Amino acid sequence: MEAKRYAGEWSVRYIEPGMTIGLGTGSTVFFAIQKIGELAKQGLTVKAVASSDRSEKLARELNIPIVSFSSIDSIDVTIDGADEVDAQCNLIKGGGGAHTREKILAYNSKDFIVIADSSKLVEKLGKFPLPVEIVPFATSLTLQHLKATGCEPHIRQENGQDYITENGNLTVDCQFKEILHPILLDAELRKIPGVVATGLFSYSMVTKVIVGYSSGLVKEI
Ligand code: ABF
Repeated sequence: MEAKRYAGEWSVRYIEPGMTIGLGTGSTVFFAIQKIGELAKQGLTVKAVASSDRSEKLARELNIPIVSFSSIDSIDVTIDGADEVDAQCNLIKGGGGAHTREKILAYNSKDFIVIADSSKLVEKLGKFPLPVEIVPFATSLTLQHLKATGCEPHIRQENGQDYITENGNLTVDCQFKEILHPILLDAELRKIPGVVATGLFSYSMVTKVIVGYSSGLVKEI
């Protein structure tokens, strides 16, 4: 947990007064939002858009002004976590169930800063099951198409029921043996009607990755 805190707190140095910032979701972002709250208390003026109700609630509790996505043209910097980061800085995200909104934030941000503890660094993506958000219609057919791409797809459950995203959809966790070509796989999956968004984020979206270590070391990639 300390390694996550180091990465989260380090990331706020990229926030400047007057910026519109994107808030990701997860236990690493929690520390970044807390730090932004401290800075706001000391007079930093920013506004924020959040990728989830959880992050929005936390930001509001800390008096960070939240604005709706429809009221802004772009985001200066988004800070978000990841489930896996490969050697090229491609990402798997979505373990927390919010990757579709997180991708919209990242895509619309001038800078997208990823924060992670060192356990998230991998040579190749794929040990972590890839989250894919799908519409809850013709689910069994969509699952067949997902399976045909080479994975074992499992509809995510929470408290014995299907996990429903904040967009009203299902999440399918797709276990691949190994993801050799993340960008090609993302394109292949997105061709399937019913797929809303995958948790694969290309390196081209990422400005930098901030990695925290339990020793207190922080590295930027
Ligand atoms: C979000 O939080 C998700 O995309 C990702 O699943 C998760 C990161 O995990 P952590 O809670 O360890 O920060 O960013």
